[in-house]
This record gives sequence, C-alpha cells and structure tokens, in this order.
Amino acid sequence: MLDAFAKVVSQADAKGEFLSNAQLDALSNMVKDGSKRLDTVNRITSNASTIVANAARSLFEEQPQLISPGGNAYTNRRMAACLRDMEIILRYVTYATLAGDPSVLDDRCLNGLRETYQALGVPGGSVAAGVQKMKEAAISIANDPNGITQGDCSQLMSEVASYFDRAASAVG
Ligand code: PEB
Repeated sequence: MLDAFAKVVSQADAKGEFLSNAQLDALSNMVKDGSKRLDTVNRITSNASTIVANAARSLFEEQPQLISPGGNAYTNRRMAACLRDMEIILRYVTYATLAGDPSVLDDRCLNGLRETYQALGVPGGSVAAGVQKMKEAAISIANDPNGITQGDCSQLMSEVASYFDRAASAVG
C-alpha cells in the first residue's frame, strides 16, 4: 500500500537514483492543492450513506431482476450484503483519493473481487453499474461549488473518477 510520496520514493530507490525534478514538481503540486484533496475526501466521506443508498436505489430501478425473487439482492440478507459491498468500495475509493494512489484500493479491495463474485454468483456487471452510479453522485457532491472556496478541481475530479472506473472495470 503506497501513497503518492512513498510511490516515488520506491520508484527512485529501485533505480538507485535521487528523486527527479519531475517527481518533485508533481508532489509539489499535490501539496499545493492538498486542501482540495482533503475537502473532496471529507465531502464524499460525510455523504457516503446517501451516495450508497441513491446509487443502489437507481441500480434496482434499472435492474429490477436483482430485487425480484431469486435475484442477487433479494432477501434482506443479500440486500444488506450488496449495500455493504458498495460502501466498502466507496470507502476504498476515499482512501485512494487521500493517498493520491490506487494501490490501497487494488490490494485491499479489488484484488480477487471478480473471482469472489463469480464464485458467489453475483453479477459483476451489475456491481460495476452500481459503482458508476456512485461515481456520478460522489463527483457531483465533491465538485459542488457552493459553500467552498472555488478553484479548478478538474484534475482531481478526473483522478477520483479514475478510482471508481478502476473498481468498476475490476468486477465488470
Ligand atoms: C466482497 N461480497 C460478498 C461476499 C464477499 C463480498 C467476500 C461473501 C461473504 C458475505 O456475504 O459477506 N467483502 C466484499 C468486498 C470486500 C470484502 C467488496 C472488500 C474488502 O471483504 N448483490 C447484488 C448487487 C451487488 C450484490 C449486484 C452492488 O444484487 C452484492 C451489490 N455481495 C453481494 C451479495 C452478496 C455479496 C457477498 C448479494 C451475498 C451473496 C450470497 O450470499 O448469496
């Protein structure tokens, strides 16, 4: 599990080199825009249950077979497991966002997840659709210009989007 800083250190060390100017510049920009990153994590974190609930509701509206008898979210036990899975994925996306690096998401959440779903008979494509819905909701909350100092967050938002996309394509 790496963050953006540990990652460049390990890359440089593997080559026995000092940190490059490009690496230092990239980290310097990351520090400069650090409040944006922390605000984003804070906004997604404090709205996590809304993000999960709305994404799930919208997923079940589009794919009602999931909540029909025999469906993968039918019965409270499976519904609870489904909501929990979405929350776990969202939580790891917030960790990756804080770290500025996807390795925590990869190593602790996505590694083997596709195989787990295959073994359980849970449709990965439906999980991926739910993750995409969380992405839209999370980004609109994180990128809301109201109530915050305004600035350009486009790069950070595409980074956050890439973590959701990574999760979706790991299972879908
Ligand atoms: C992954 N999910 C489930 C299980 C595991 C995970 C390991 C089996 C054990 C259990 O039921 O608790 N756990 C989860 C995860 C991590 C982890 C991401 C990462 C660290 O440790 N059902 C649907 C939707 C989808 C869904 C498509 C979007 O209809 C999910 C939600 N996951 C779902 C369901 C089960 C499950 C388990 C329904 C229960 C399957 C079953 O027992 O029939």
